[in-house]
Amino acid sequence: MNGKIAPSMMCADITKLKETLDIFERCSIDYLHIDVMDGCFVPNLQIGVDFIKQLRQHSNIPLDIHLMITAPEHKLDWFDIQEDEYVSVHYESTNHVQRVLTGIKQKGARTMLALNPATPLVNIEDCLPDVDAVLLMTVNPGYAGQQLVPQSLEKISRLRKLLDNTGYTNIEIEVDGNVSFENAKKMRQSGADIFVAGSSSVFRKDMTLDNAISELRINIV
Ligand code: S6P
Ligand code: MG
Repeated sequence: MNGKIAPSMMCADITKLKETLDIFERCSIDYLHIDVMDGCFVPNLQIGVDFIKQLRQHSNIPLDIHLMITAPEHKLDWFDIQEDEYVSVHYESTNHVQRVLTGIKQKGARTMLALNPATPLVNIEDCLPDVDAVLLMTVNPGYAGQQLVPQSLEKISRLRKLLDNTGYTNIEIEVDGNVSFENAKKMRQSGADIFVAGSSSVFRKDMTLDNAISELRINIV
């Protein structure tokens, strides 16, 4: 199966939001990546719960909600999580990550466990029975437009091997941060399945959305 695309909606031109969503539907985009930032777990504020509800009303594309918030175990009910959605929780954001993963599952959604670049893979082993995907941050979370942390490619390969060797071949790997066309190709070769597309690919200022999506697709076959 080809790689999947999840455009990062914090990079979208807000004045062309409906047009953008229509293009994404026409191009069969897989997920809308929603960055939720609380100014505490990461040094920025991003997409709020009412905006997320409105996005669901204007698009049929399932959401991929990336929670970069402290104490997510107390906040899952804020998001009106739907069954076809992915919700990711950061390993570093809570002492109760297994509880959060279970809470997401109870809502019928798909679970994703997110790791910052410096968090070792060994930390996720005991969570694998509860996850559908692992999100590897390939930049430090908080902002768009950053440079790839170079050791990320090797980490993707190591994660794919770990998953395959432990029988979790169905667990998907999502990558997020500086997923440029060039980096996406290397990430795909390293074993990534879902590509968060921001200012370095789908939302590049020098390309149309259609052309940028086509170019990204070529690199994640
Ligand atoms: C960063 C956030 C990401 C960014 C995305 C931007 O904290 O989780 O989803 O929005 O990485 O893409 P780019 O191509 O500008 O790095
Ligand atoms: Mg993100």
